[in-house]
Amino acid sequence: MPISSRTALLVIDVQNDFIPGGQLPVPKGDQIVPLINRIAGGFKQIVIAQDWHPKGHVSFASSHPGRQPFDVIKLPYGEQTLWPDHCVQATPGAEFHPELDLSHAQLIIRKGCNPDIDSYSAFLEADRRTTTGLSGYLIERGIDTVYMVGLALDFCVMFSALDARAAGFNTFVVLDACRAIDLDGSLASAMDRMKGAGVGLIQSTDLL
Ligand code: VGL
Ligand code: ZN
Repeated sequence: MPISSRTALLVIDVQNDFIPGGQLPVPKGDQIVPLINRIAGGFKQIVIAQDWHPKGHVSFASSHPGRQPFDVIKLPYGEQTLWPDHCVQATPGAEFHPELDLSHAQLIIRKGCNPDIDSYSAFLEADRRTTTGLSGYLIERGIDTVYMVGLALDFCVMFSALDARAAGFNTFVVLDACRAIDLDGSLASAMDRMKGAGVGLIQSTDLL
């Protein structure tokens, strides 16, 4: 399928901490890297999202004495799942997987940088108000359609896809180029929410 110049690929959080062996491993997260490289070969416009937390981030269980990873707590902006410390700024765990080959990507958008607010989405932080500027960037570059790949399907990919759709982009998630954490049914619920929002759920064979 020829990919129009109005189309961008968004590669979400393919970072060492989300790969088996990292601090918050997504099962089989490493398996999607060669496929992402192949898909990216067909795109001219590529944006890479990078989870990029300061030390002591509010989403880390270690910041809340007595709490454990995967507990859910209430914060001023709503419920927050607590995670192991991960993707701390300028640490090896925050680096992209070494075999990810996106040398022609133009923009790396870092998120989760605010110590008090998490950001699964590459568009809007968890307070649902603070924007990363990504939709403005895409609009200014004439993009109307985004394809998404990466980690984790049921957290950062889903929230990015829902926000892309809400911002008016035609949005597709390439399912076999994603992997999920699947915490308490989060994968099934993510699939329902994306379908309900009009996000296209496709396979890489639809693109390659
Ligand atoms: C993610 C949990 C915490 C993700 C990021 O990339 O899906 N999940 N931070
Ligand atoms: Zn994170």
